[in-house]
Amino acid sequence: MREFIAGLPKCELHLHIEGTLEPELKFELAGRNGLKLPYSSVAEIRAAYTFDSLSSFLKIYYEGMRVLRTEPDFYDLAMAYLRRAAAQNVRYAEIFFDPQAHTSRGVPFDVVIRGLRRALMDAQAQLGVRAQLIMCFLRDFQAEYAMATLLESLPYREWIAGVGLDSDERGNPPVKFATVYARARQEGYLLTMHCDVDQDDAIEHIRQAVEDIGVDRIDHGVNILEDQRLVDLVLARGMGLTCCPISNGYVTDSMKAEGIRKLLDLGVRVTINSDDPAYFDGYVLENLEALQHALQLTEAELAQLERNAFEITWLPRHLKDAYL
Ligand code: ES4
Ligand code: ZN
Repeated sequence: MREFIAGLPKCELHLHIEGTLEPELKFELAGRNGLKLPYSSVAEIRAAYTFDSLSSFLKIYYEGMRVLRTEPDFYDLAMAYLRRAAAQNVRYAEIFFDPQAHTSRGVPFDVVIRGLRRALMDAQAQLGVRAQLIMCFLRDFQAEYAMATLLESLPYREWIAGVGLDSDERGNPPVKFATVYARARQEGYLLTMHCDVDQDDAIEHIRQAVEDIGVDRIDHGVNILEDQRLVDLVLARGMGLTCCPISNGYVTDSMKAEGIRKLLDLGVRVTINSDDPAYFDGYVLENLEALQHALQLTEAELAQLERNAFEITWLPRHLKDAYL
């Protein structure tokens, strides 16, 4: 089974590039940028990764990314991820980035996107792994800042497949960004957003995302099982869910494996992804292994999970078909 999972062609659709920053690269970038880290070793950094909720995780996540300053920093970050992805037989990835986590501390938007874009181009040429970018707004900032970020992205419209919404969900419902999402759709962006597992008002947030905003996809979204009507709507629209089992185990009490199995059995296009692998200690391969271990998935079921992912990619038709 290990060999089967390793050999399976994979598709990653829920991956925060800032969440792939491994402690080794953190040190290297700190040194390059003349910054002093409050840790003296890689082991010390890893030991400080103690979180048991979304908010305790996010604190460490934002603190960690302060070493990212220049275009080559973002290039190296993305290239390191894409090398690992290629080694795990990931054939295609849609990669989230959080521009406001950088512009809010003085790093220009174009520095971020140019570095990431150059890595994607080099990875395709050198590693044979294709990838696209999804720009996420930070939901704990004001909607006006998200709108300004959307406008700032427009010169790079062709480099970005769609938009997402992440960060602290508490008190920041989907409808807070209704105007931003309407404009994003007008500009031709595809739409997704996080509906994190077991958040307050989880099912109402999922309802808003699907019915009020009209997203094309939901990130996480396992709580949809609480409302059969919404499950039916997602089935009717053929929408996908990007689930992240190991991440779930960190920010809630479990991987939510049983819920993922239920969604799979219902025919929802559920997919398995890694979220923030440098922090949650598992890339997509390890997520598939953990889920298989919990659910005793068959080879056919594992193949279905990857097929689901390739089916819901945001690639143009002719490129999508090449993976199916
Ligand atoms: C995130 Cl696990 C998670 N949830 C919400 N926002 C995020 N950004 C990066 N990881
Ligand atoms: Zn996420």
